[in-house]
Amino acid sequence: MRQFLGLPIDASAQGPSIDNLLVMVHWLMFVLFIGWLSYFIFTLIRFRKSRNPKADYHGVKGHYSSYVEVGVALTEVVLLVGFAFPLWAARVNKIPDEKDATVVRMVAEQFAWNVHYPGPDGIFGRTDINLVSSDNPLGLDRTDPYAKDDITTINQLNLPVDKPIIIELSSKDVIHSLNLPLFRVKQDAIPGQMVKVWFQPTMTTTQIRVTLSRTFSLANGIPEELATLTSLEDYRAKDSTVIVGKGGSFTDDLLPQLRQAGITDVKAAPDTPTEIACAQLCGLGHYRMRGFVTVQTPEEYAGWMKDQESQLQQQPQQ
Ligand SMILES: [Cu+2]
Repeated sequence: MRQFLGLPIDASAQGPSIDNLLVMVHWLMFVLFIGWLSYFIFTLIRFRKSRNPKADYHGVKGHYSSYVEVGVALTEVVLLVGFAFPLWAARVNKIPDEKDATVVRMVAEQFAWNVHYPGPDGIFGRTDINLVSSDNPLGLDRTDPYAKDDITTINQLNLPVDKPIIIELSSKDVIHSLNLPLFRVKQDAIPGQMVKVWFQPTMTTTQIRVTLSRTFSLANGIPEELATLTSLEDYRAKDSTVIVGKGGSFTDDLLPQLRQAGITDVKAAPDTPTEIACAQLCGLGHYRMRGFVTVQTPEEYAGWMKDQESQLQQQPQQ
């Protein structure tokens, strides 16, 4: 059923329980579909005009239909009370302690995702709507001592793996919706409200790329799909110069060199497998509200944060 539903891979600790519920609901729907459809076909044949020239005004006298109705309702109650409510409670009410989590603010706007990290002090600086400008989309007040070290990015969310992530989500203009399909996260961003959503990534972006990677044959040129992916390793010529490097693209002009090097199969994966999508039609530019999630090992994440901090120190303070 999982494959049949076409669910993407799970890259968060919460993913499997959400998928389970989805699969159970679809099993129920599948059984109902087959049941109702068979019954419908049965009645069309059994009660056809030639066999029943006169209408029967008394109808069914047995109670089977009531039993079936009660059975369906009971199954739905079990799904709701036994699975959906506990899952909802765990996802929405039991937010992990901020001390053990990475807390990030995200402010959606037409048509971008503003990401706000509290910086080394762990405290978000003051933001003010009057300070909002094209250079300062979050309206961050850099004169506030807590704001001096805050890191901001646009459409790029870096996260450490295997640690709870709390996203404090809001919007500057209309309702948007933060959609991280591989982490099974979808939450509306509502202007005037700050909604917390949390999850725990279990795979780094590199691990996700390896999981999604596929081998392509170069026998008939560069396959169309391969052209949209990037390489998972270095492909070298016989003199060991790199033809396509790790993360590089396969283009038609490289084909002769690859063939000359005796490379017949290549491994490739999506360059940015974890994207941020807006799941709420929010205006004409809705389609380009595309961001990227990069899940890193704790060391890589710390390194990225250090880079951001040193870049911040080089910038003139706003
Ligand atoms: Cu949007």
